[in-house]
Amino acid sequence: MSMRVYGFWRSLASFRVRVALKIKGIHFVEIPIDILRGEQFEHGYAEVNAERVVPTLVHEDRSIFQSLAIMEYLDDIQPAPQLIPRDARERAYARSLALVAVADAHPLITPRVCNHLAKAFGADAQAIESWRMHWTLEGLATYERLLTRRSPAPFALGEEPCVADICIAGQIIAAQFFKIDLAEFPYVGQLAERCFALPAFATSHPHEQPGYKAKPG
Ligand SMILES: N[C@@H](CCC(=O)N[C@@H](CS)C(=O)NCC(=O)O)C(=O)O
Repeated sequence: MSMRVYGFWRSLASFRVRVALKIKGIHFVEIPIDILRGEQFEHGYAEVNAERVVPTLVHEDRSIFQSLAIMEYLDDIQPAPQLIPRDARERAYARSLALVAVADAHPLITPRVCNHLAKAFGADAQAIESWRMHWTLEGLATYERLLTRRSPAPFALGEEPCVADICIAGQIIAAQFFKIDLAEFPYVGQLAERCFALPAFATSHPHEQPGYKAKPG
């Protein structure tokens, strides 16, 4: 099985899909779409992804978008190793944790939101940095409260990493981008260490991508 992913080195949503594919051992080729240069609006990319965002997974000529939908699709077509628990309550909990990042914390720091803040409301670089930091901290604080309540080990729901861990790991990368000290979030910090000790997470990190390595400066 081989797949194509339209992604971007810095994209947290692309990171999530990369990790899921690697955990499952599915071969894929990543096609870079530079969202900082606006390539999501060019070259007919809207034909691939009507929302004009990354990632998009292409499998057997079908385009699938939204990172959580992509991860669920991968779990449906190749159930092992499992990314979403079978038990209904655990399944709901895994999705809830995932959605804290996918639906709430992460969308607020995307380029389109920050560009709109600048264009429509005159937010300068400092205001935008503070906005992005605020929503990233909110997400991390929510995760810390959740992880504290359940004290899981070694991963968010137990023995193996699942969609929840993948999504939390994405927010940990956001924390690294904004130089947020994880000492304030000890459970999140421990989870970060466990996740990034795994090759699927470590090799999916934005700084391990060819686009980052080729970046001038
Ligand atoms: N909820 C979507 C988020 C997709 C998304 O916003 N992707 C960002 C990169 S992480 C993007 O392409 N942004 C382009 C833009 O903001 O213009 C998912 O999880 O796939």
